[in-house]
Amino acid sequence: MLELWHNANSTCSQKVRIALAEKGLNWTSHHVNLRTFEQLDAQFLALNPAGMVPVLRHDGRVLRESLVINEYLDDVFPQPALRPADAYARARMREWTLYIAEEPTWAIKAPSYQKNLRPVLAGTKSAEQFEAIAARMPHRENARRWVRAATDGFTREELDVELARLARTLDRMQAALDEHAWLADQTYSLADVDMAPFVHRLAALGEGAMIEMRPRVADWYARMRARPAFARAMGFRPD
Ligand SMILES: N[C@@H](CCC(=O)N[C@@H](CS)C(=O)NCC(=O)O)C(=O)O
Repeated sequence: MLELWHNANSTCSQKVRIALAEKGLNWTSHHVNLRTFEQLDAQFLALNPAGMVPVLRHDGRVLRESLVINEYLDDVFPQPALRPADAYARARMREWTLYIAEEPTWAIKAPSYQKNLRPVLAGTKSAEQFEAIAARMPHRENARRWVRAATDGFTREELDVELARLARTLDRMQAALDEHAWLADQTYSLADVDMAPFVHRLAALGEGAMIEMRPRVADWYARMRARPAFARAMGFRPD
C-alpha cells in the first residue's frame, strides 16, 4: 500500500504526485494543511522530524525527501522507466535532481510566500505570535522566510535576488534543451518530473515571461503540460 502525506500546492509534493501518476499507481492521500501547521503536529513530526511534506509510506515503511522518494518509486515500480538506461545519462539526471533540490526548491520560496502566504497571514497575528509559531518549525531557514512573509514581507530587491537565481536555472535548462529533447537526455526522466513544478510555479507567480523568452524552455513546459500525469498531479484537490 502506498500512502502519501503531501499538500496540494507544495512543489515538492507535486514532484512525487507526477511520478506516481506517470506510473499509474494508486495511492492513499493524507493531505497536510500547511496553513494550519499540521506539519508541526507530533503525529506528523514522528513521520518526518523535519516537519516537511512529502512523506511516502510504502507497506508501512517511511521515506522522506522528494528526490529520494521518486528514485525509490522508479526502483520498485520500474515501468514506465523514469531514469535513462545509460549510466552516464542517469548520472546527468541525478545532477539535475540534486541541483533542483538545492537551488530552485529554495529560490522559489520567497516569491511564493510573498504572493500566496503573505495575503492570508499578514495582520492576523502579532510579530511575537508569528515568532512563537516559527520557533516550532524544525527547519530554521524556512522558519525565517515564513516569519518574514508574515510580518514585514520581502523587499523588491530581495525578491529580485531569488528571481535571478531562478532565471539562472532557466538558462541552465535552455542550454541542456539545446543538446537534447529532455533535461538529462533524449528521453523523459525524473529530471523533468522534478523540475516541472518549479517552472509551473513561476508561471503561476506571473513570471511567465521568464519562460517565454527562452524558447526551448517554453517548448519543454508545453510538452510537460500536455502529459496527462502532469495534469493529474497538479490538479489534485483535497476532499
Ligand atoms: N527537501 C525537501 C523539501 C520539502 C519542502 O520544502 N516542503 C515544503 C513544502 S514544498 C514544506 O513542507 N514546508 C513546510 C513549512 O513551510 O512549514 C523535499 O524535497 O522533500
